[in-house]
Amino acid sequence: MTTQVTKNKWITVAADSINQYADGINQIYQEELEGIIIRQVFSLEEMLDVQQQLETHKLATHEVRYGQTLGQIIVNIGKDNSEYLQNSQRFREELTTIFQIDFEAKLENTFSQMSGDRNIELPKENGQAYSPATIRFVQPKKGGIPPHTGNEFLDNSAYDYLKSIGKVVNGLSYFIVISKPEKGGELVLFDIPQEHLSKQETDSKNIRLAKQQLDSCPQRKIVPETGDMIIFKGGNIMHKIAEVYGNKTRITLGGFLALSQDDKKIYYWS
Ligand SMILES: O=C(O)CCC(=O)C(=O)O
Repeated sequence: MTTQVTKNKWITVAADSINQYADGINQIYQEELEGIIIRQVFSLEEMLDVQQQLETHKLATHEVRYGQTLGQIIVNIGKDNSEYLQNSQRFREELTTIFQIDFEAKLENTFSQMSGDRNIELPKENGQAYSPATIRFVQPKKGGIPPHTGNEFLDNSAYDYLKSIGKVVNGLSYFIVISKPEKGGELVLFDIPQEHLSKQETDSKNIRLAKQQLDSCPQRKIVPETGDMIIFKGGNIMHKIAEVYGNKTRITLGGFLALSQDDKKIYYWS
């Protein structure tokens, strides 16, 4: 498969060719690229096995507006993150059961091919690791995941430690499609005038203002297939997951990425 660079700075590349973008994560940070679609990080068969494991194990989920999540999302946990950190350890083990491989090694191997030789690490607080990911179940006809930017969540005190170790403002989002829905569920990007987003990136008034204008904003759809990974500048690109139609739930696994303050590492978490 040849690599395509579209005019809006998105790249589509096969999983076995991502080393062509040896500094790809940093290129997204620097806004030379907006995002990368990596085809077939997992095969369809592997994702069908994961779907099967999810059905077999029926792990306890958290209810959210668009459906459920597996694994606790760091957003809104507040200042005391001891429960989040405990849950993270359990979820890391559950991920190994669900994927039947060393899931973190696989993810880190993928990221490290685009890391510009930076180490890939989970943030650790007092020796306890953050969760590498959450699994998101977007159910049909629940409105999808509403428009948001990653920056919106940074005022939450749950981010205090991450802010001290990483460049989390204007950071990156990643996700892998475990199950593509029959229809809908695309990643929709809004081309918002950046002055509403980047002057004071975490200023909630600016983001509220930007959200009021979404109807008149140009939109672009990114459509990953089952097994594909997307990495994009979710920190300051307003985006949503479109309404899901049909009988199938859209299932993805994802989280966030940020360079460390000293630029030598890349952290990932959810
Ligand atoms: O598809 C997903 O898992 C959610 C994508 C998203 O909204 C994000 O990464 O911020």
